[in-house]
Amino acid sequence: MNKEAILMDKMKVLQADITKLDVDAIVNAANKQLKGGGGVDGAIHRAGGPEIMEECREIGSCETGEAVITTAGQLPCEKVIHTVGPVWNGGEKGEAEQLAGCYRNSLTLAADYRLSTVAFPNISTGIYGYPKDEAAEIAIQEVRNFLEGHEEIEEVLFVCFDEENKKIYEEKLENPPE
Ligand code: AR6
Repeated sequence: MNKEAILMDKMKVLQADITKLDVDAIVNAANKQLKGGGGVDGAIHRAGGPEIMEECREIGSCETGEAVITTAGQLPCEKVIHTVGPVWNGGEKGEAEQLAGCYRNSLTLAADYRLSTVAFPNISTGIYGYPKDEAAEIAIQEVRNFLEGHEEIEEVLFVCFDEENKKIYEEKLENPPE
């Protein structure tokens, strides 16, 4: 396999409930106050138990595009990385750069903690309203670029909850830009 194929081979699409995955780290699409909520955030706190929220409270808050790390409580993974995606506001408010930051900063934390398999939900594409196709483009591009400089990350899963996102990711990963 050439270098590009090796990078692309580390990215996988999966339709699943992220809370069930036995990977090193799962990423949570949190809010700035780290106070829990609906969507994947609600599912992670429900399944993981109160320990995760205790650590979130100690950390306090997280800026949009940044990431923090906590225990995984009762989840099968080792750690939860909480990142705050941008609220979609038409696309002229720096949303793309903030969304890219979510992927980059989450993977930076994973590498720092020697977590080599990481599962991402489709950050910002639920309650925060980011257009799914554009969000997937940014996610794949940013992860690909990170993997290029970080061989220690072995696998990145894009965990799609809905069929629409799954199709978008499959299509983009099968047809990467030249
Ligand atoms: N596993 C994987 N993906 C899931 C799961 C699950 N168990 N549940 C939902 N998704 P969202 P956001 C998908 O709304 O847009 C929260 O209230 C979902 O289908 O969870 O970043 C936070 O506290 C969608 O594709 O996150 C924030 O306030 C994706 O996860 C706010 O929502 C993200 O949808 C963040 O909004």
